[in-house]
Amino acid sequence: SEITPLIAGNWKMNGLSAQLAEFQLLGEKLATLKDRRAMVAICPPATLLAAMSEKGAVNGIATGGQDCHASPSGAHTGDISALMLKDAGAQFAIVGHSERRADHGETDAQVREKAQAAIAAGLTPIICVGETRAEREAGQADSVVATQLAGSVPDAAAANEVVIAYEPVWAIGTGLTPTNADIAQMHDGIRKLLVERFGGRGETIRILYGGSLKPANAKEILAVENVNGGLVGGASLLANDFFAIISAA
Ligand code: G2H
Repeated sequence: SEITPLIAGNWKMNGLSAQLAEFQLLGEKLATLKDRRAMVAICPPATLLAAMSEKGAVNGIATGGQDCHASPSGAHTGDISALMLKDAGAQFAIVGHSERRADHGETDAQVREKAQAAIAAGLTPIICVGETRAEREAGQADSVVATQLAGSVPDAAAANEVVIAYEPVWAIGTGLTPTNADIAQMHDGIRKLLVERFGGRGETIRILYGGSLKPANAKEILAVENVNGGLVGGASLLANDFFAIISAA
């Protein structure tokens, strides 16, 4: 496709300052990559965001937060606003990751507000959707994802950059992945829904695949129609693995 692929790392709740060495190594490896096709981003824990944004600006690696609050500031102990992520150098904010939906009971409506806040702060939200194993086995994968998309993607996506990440919950951190045919079917379906809702704009919204993406499966998955990059968890923590996935894009 003509859309520049985005390979985004999601470090989740991993990474002390020692992990910055791995980030440094990734930057050095990327500098050796001839005709790199993909845009690269890493979403570290918030504690590392400012330091990595500073280094990333030199290395050509964008950064992002893993969540944001819907409000720009206020009495919300422990939360981080989209403006704060932006202020720390971020370009992206993951919202609605299935771990947030599960651990913190985030609803589609809340995810939509967070995505809206990210856009308002000048960030690109990476809005996550995906079905559970039980939902897939019950034949509900398409309808679950359609409902999540309708509820989680703000109307502002018509005029602003947003990224969708399809992450089947049963593929996250399990080593299991859908077949390429299943990925193609889901991504085609998501593309259709985006075009129905946003018209021509929907043709250019990136749809990332996420869930056990690794060097061994990256080439084939990233080549699937309407897969415009990947959201990478475990394999983004090691510079060698993440570099191999970026090289495959
Ligand atoms: C899915 C993915 C990154 P992993 O959560 O968002 O994680 O690649 O470890 O399955």
